[in-house]
Amino acid sequence: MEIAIIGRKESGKTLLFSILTQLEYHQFSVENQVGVAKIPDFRVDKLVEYFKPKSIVHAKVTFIDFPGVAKEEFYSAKRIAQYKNCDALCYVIPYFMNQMETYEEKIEPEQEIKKFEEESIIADLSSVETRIESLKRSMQKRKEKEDEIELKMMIKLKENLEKGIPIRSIELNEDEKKISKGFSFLTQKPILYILNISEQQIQKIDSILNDLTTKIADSYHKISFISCQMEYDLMMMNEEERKEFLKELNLKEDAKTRILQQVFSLLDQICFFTVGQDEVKAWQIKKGTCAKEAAGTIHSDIEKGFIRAEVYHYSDWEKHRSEEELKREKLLRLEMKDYEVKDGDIIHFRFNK
Ligand SMILES: Nc1nc2c(ncn2[C@@H]2O[C@H](COP(=O)(O)OP(=O)(O)O)[C@@H](O)[C@H]2O)c(=O)[nH]1
Ligand SMILES: [Mg+2]
Repeated sequence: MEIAIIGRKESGKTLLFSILTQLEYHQFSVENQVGVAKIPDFRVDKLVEYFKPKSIVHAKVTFIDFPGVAKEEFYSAKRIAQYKNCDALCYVIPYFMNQMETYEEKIEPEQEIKKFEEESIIADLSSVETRIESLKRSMQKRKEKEDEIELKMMIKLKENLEKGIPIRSIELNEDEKKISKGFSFLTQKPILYILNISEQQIQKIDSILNDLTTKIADSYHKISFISCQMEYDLMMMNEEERKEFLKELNLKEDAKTRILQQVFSLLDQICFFTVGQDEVKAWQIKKGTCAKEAAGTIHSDIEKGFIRAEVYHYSDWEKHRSEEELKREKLLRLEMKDYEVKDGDIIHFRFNK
């Protein structure tokens, strides 16, 4: 899963990238920077505490930080194609107090979000129009049923986009959803807007966010915050200094953990776990994946030879902490290949070798 970190110049994108991936900060990198972040999960921590495994594997996402560009290039075809390649977007909005030193105008998050939405609609509209033209051309040569269905859908998208309605808000049937997926439209991508604030604003953040969500009346917009400069400074400190600093500011929360969990929740993914003395591992699968398919993420042989899955849920494990007891309480289940795996399931697969 790849997440693009986007936003204006000097909004804090590269700082955020290095906070999330723990990679060194290179402000003026001329190439895309790519880094992997482990998704913190207290369930993995608890399982590790108990099983003391030799190896631990967390869920992961990959972040991409793009080199700075002039304003107009931000929406260039090349950039948009790169954003489209990603599974989700993090849009950083500069809201720190001395932003006037960097920008000529004062940045209003509401305007910033609306502007990005508008530009995304324009980009999608242009893809839709291009597709309509090419479908029409090929249909003149040969009429295919699928082309007709697609054309009908594209026209529906076009009419809505022209009214300023993003594709995610358009009602689509299953077929249409499938077709539209192939186009990676921007206004269909999950997006987390992140306000980059100053540490002085942290105490007021609830009211800032409330205010913004009432203005942006769309439940789709996920909005979060971080103080990039402060988190970056914290990252550079040793454990002692960090504790002292957080105490001074009366902060408990770890912004990095919070943002990574919010990013993960954008992705329509869940985790199941495999556990043992050798390894505790979180496996990422799409919501709705069945047991047999989930087995395939571990190894194709396990999928091929699938017999059944022995499943118990993390929440039950937490209460009992012993497979014997889970069995006695009938909390350890045998599931067949069509069982829909749930977030937090702990699974042993039985299979024919
Ligand atoms: N005061 C303040 N300045 C910031 C903050 N985040 C970014 N900046 C400014 O933006 C500069 C570049 O940050 P960077 O992450 O490289 O921005 P990018 O262009 O979005 O990648 C920093 O050196 C600061 O001048 C912040 O949280 N507070
Ligand atoms: Mg940068």
